[in-house]
Amino acid sequence: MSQIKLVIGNKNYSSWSMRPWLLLKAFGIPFEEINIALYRGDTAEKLGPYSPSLKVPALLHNETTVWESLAICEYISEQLLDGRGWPANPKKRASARSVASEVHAEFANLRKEWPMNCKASVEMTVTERLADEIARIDGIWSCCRRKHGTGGDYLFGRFSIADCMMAPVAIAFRAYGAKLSLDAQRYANTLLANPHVMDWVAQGRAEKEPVSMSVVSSLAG
Ligand SMILES: N[C@@H](CCC(=O)N[C@@H](CS)C(=O)NCC(=O)O)C(=O)O
Repeated sequence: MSQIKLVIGNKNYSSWSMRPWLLLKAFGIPFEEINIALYRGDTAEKLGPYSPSLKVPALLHNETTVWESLAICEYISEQLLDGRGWPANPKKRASARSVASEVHAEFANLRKEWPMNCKASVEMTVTERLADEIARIDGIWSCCRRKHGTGGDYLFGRFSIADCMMAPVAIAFRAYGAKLSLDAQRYANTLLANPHVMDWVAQGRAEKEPVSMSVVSSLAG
């Protein structure tokens, strides 16, 4: 019997934690959730036994530890899903990997200025550099839907790791009132109506930990 444990932070604002959590849920893989409250005096001490980077998420599977959200998603797909975490078509798969990596590596302004916060609902100003990043996300969403979206309503048709990477972005866009093109908004609505995304948001909203917006906006995720 394999043992899967996913170590995650507060659901309200830990967007990196959400990504592999959503993948495991979407594919019905049972796992134990280990919740560590972030940005407290004892957070590093509590993460120490699980995560070499002292960050969340981290995945523990039998004797293996994996950290970094995208590496965890890759591992889950390879070891637990026979590769089904990515689209089967090689062209779709190449684009799905590209956009997932882009979200993982880029969009620093989006993370800093519009951090995921499940409880937030407020119109926020859009700086020029943020507008560029929102436009790029809009372009990815509408282009992937148009070019690769056959077979379902997700970015590459059926649900994949690319959607896990995008889900926290859709939550932030809704929270802060991003203005999107029709195709991009339709895709955001699909993500926001996913039952596991809704479940994560509901659990995030129910969390009690008081974290000030100034702390949240200093998070890199
Ligand atoms: N690049 C990492 C980012 C992980 C990350 O920044 N996690 C934040 C929470 S969303 C964290 O653990 N912060 C704790 C800290 O910095 O002390 C990933 O993709 O997993």
